[in-house]
Order: sequence, then C-alpha cells, then structure tokens
Amino acid sequence: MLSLKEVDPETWNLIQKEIDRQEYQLEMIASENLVNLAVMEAEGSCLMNKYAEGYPYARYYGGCENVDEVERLAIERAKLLFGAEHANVQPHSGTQANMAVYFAILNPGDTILSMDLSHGGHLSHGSTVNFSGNFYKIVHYGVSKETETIDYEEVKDLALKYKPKLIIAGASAYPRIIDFEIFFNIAKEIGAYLMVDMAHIAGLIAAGIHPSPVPYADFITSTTHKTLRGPRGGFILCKKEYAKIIDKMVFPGIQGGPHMNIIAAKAVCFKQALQPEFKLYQQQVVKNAQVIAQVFKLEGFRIISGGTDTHLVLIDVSTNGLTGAEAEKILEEAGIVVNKNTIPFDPKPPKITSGIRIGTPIITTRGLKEKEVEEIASYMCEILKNSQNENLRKRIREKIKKICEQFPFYKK
Ligand code: DSN
Repeated sequence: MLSLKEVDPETWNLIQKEIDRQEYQLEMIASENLVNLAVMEAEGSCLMNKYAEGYPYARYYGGCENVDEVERLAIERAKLLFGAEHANVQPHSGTQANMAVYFAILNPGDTILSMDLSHGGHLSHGSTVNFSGNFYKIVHYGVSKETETIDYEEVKDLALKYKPKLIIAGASAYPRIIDFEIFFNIAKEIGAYLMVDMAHIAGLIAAGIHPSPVPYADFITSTTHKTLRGPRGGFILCKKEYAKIIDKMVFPGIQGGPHMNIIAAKAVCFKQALQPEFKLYQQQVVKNAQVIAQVFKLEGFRIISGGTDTHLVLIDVSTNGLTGAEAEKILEEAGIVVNKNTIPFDPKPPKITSGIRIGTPIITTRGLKEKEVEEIASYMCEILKNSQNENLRKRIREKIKKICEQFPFYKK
C-alpha cells in the first residue's frame, strides 16, 4: 500500500495546495462547509470498493452484510434527525434527489410551480438550462419588490391559475425563514404535491432553528454537505405512502450502484447532527450571519430583504458602483472567498450580477464568533468601498491570514 504522495506526487501536491488555500483563506461560500476527520475517514474508506445495487437486505450482489448495516444506520439516523417516516440516502446529489421526485410523480409536460433562480431558487427547480426546465412546464414565483421576501400571495395566485401538479419550496440564495405551512395550504387547495428542497438549510432544520417542512411536505430533498456539514451527496425524506415509488425511482430508475463510502459518511454526519453541540453550532452560524448583515448595513450597503434569519446574507454591491463579479474578485485578493450572485430583479446577467452571497457555515466551523466576524465584515466593507486600492487588499490579506492561523482547521 503506497501512499498518494509516492504514487502520484502531482495530485498529492495539488491537494496540499488546496489544504493551504482552505486553511489560510476565509471561505464564505454559503453552500460549503468543512467536514471533520470522522466524515473524511468514512468517505475515504474501503466501503468505496463495494457494489451494492438494491437496498439493505435486498441487494443484487453478494458480500453486502457490512454495507447493509451501514445503510440501515444512515436511514435510521436520517429519520430520527428529521422526524421523517421514510428516508432514501442513495442520491448522489441534491439535483439527483430532485430528479428522483420529479420522475416518480410527474409526466413530461406537467406543470411545476417553483422559485425563480434569479430570485434565489435553484437550477434544478426548472431553469431552462437544466433538464427540469426542458421536461416540464415551469411557472415561477419570486419575491416581492418591496420586501424582497417570498410573495405568498403571488404563489397562491399562480397556483390557482396554472394548477401545477407539483409546488416546490426551497432556495439557494434566500436569507429568510420559509413558511412551509402556507405552501402546504396552497398545495392542498389545488391538490398539488408539495416538495421542499431544504439543501441549504438542512442543518438549521435539524437543529430546530428553522421550522421543519416534515409535517407539511410530501417530499423533502436535500444535500448533506452544506449547513449539515457532511459529505457531498443527497437524500430524500418522504411519507411512508411514497416510500416505494421513491426507492424504485432512485434505484433502478435513475442511479446504479450507491456510493457506500458516502452513505457511511452520511451516517456519521447524521450522528453528529444529533448531538447537542450541533444546535449550538447552528445558532452561532445564524448569529454570525446576522453580524455580517448588521455591519454591512451600518456601512451603508443594501442588504436584500434587510437582513437574515439563516446562514447567508445577500448584498447588493451595485449601489457602490461594483458588479458582483468585481466584488468577488477583489475580496478574493484579500483572502475572503464569496460568490457573485444575482439579486431579485437583477438587471445584470448571472456571470456578472449585482450582488454577492456571503455564508457563515465554514467560518463558524472554524470557531469564529461575533467579535471576529465583525472585524472581518468591516474589512470586507473597506475593500468594497475602496475597490481601486490594491495596497489595502494586500494589508487586509495579512490580517486575514493571521485570523486563519488563530482559528486553524487542518493544522491544529
Ligand atoms: N450550487 C449550490 C449553491 O451554491 O447554492 C446549490 O446547489
């Protein structure tokens, strides 16, 4: 058994560089997190060698006695964590989880009502550049121009007008609590299915900080790697009555062999999310995001929806004469990594944008609290307000590096 360094020094080197990048920069991308050694051990384990098409105790391969138990653990823990009747932990990603639900209940050409991507929705909720936008008739709701929060009246009006077979609640860049009960009542009124894509806020929901969709949604899809802080992957929760159609659609419908190493890492992630510390972590994630919103507001920036209840803040940088792409670039030069993001009613295209999305899952995993976050947010504002000042970025880069050294992750 030779090590990676011995077998493939080029790849090993790139990984060392990425460890340094993650260690000495502040990654503030809302959809990312840092997994701990336990999750990495499970993900990098010998379980990756095992084919296990099928489900626990009903496989198409021999030798599944250990992976059966691993998948059973992951399923039981997912159900316990979210209080769900059924869980499928095999989807390779959030988009595949969504695809499984669509294929299980819709026919091509059926209507889906979902949130507009440019208002915070997700690519797989019906964007024209995604399979979902090609297979189905898509009607989008968005946020209200005044409050920049979901316009539930519009959701209802569109639902009554277009009678979608499926309504989707859930978003990628929405900083506020989503009222799943309102969605449920609208879906019920027109006899539509309700699917909640909780990928971004799964950790907050698991910790009881964001209301749970479980009492309301027919189907819940998610990833495990965002606020939930697990491996890259997806899962589906649903009512018992849908268990069979969902399982059948995930395998053999749209996937082959499940990735048993990832399923083991999901089991570890769910176990960690069941611990009391996880709630404290998620509370701090939200507090840190609220500090960022507050500092930017005091510095005169326009915060989409005026603030945040979650792990992310969406900021309009156009009032400072910047595009989202420019803001992303200059912040990165100072060691702070965010992503450009469209804001509701954005006149600029997705590769340019008027906004940036800032997330706190990673910095909170590293142990940063209000005091440090306030300092970092002030640096960010300073950089954005002085976008021509390269020296300032260099000076702040050094300060960011020091903060990273004070809150190590890999180099503890
Ligand atoms: N692309 C992810 C995000 O950044 O929100 C969602 O899949």
